[in-house]
Formats: sequence, C-alpha cells, structure tokens
Amino acid sequence: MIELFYANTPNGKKISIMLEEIKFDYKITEVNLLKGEQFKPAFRKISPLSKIPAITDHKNKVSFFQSGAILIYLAELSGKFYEARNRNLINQWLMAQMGDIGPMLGQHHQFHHYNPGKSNFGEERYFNIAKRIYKDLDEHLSKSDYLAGKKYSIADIATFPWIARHNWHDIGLKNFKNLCRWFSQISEREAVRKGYDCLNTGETIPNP
Ligand SMILES: N[C@@H](CCC(=O)N[C@@H](CS)C(=O)NCC(=O)O)C(=O)O
Repeated sequence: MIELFYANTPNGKKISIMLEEIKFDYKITEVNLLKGEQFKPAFRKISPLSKIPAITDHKNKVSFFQSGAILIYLAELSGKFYEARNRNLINQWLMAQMGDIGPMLGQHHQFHHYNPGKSNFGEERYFNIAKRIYKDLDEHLSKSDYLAGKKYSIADIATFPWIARHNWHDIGLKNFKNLCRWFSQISEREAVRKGYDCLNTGETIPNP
C-alpha cells in the first residue's frame, strides 16, 4: 500500500496518474497547502522542503519526496514506463520537466493567472518563457511520438499535468499541432483520466 500525500496541483497529479497507470493499491492523504499543513513536523519528516507530493511505501517502509524521484521509484518497482535501454533519454526529459517546464509554467501561473497586474516584468517574462516551452515541445514532438521516443514514459507522465493547465496559459494549445496530438493521446488513457480525478470530484481534463 502506497500512501500519497497529495494536493490537487500538477505536481500532485503526476503521482496519482502514475499510481493509476501501474495499478498499485494506494490511499490519498490530502495536505491542505492553504492551511499550511505542509509545515507540520510529521509531514516535514518525509518532505523536508514542505512540499507535496510525497509518498510512503508502507510495505517497504520507505518514504520519498520530489515528484521526479517518486516517479523513478514507482517505475523501478513496477517495471513500467522507464525502459532500461532508454533511461538516458527518459532521464533528460524528466529532468527537463523538473528543472524547467514545471518551475517556469509555475511562475507563469503565479504572474498571469493568480496575480495579474502586479508585475509587468514578471508577467511578460514568464509568458514569453511559457510560449517558448510550447514551441520547443511542439518542435520536439514533431519528430518524436512521446517525449523520450516511441514509448510513453514517466517523462510524459511528469509533463502532462502541466500542459493540462493550458487554459490558464492563454497560449492556445490548438495552435501547436504536435503538442496537441501528444496531449490528446495521453488524455485518452483511462488511467490518466482516473489519476487526474483521484479525489473523485468529477474533474475532467480540459480539451485543447
Ligand atoms: N520540485 C517539487 C515541487 C513540488 C511543489 O512545488 N509543490 C508545491 C505544490 S505544487 C507545494 O507543495 N507547495 C507548498 C509550499 O511550498 O509551501 C516536485 O516536483 O515535487
């Protein structure tokens, strides 16, 4: 049994989608970020930077923080979505998500969606970076079925929930043919739909 410490954000959704994909038994413990529950000492023991997602694998008595590390752990445990001979490429795209795509789109959310009008510099900077991410991903996906080649991998699972916020981005996912194709293909996976709505509130994946 895996316990997922979760809040309904793109980083949280990466792990619920992965758990659905590998069909592991899991339970969700919600961490209310607005109430500051991430700072509780018990949670900080498993997530020292006070961030979701985190997991505890109760069977193997081990805990993890950082979504990329969690995805690698679950992929190795299940033997899925992290093909041994393609790991170098999968790692690069996973790190691209963790180090660039997620943090930059996260800033775009802060300036453009949550706090418009507070900083022209911030709004413009992260809007431009977000547009560049769409353009670069689109170009890459014109040559590659999935981010790390022909097969769906944890790199796609990590990136998908961020692109799923495309309505907030105001960039027009539809205008990026290859990124749109990749997004639609992944949206159709039953496990992705289930993991996206892991709290069973009826949340659906926004169409391009
Ligand atoms: N690099 C981390 C980022 C995690 C992250 O930023 N989590 C946010 C929610 S999406 C959080 O818990 N924020 C609460 C806080 O920083 O106080 C990961 O991929 O796990």
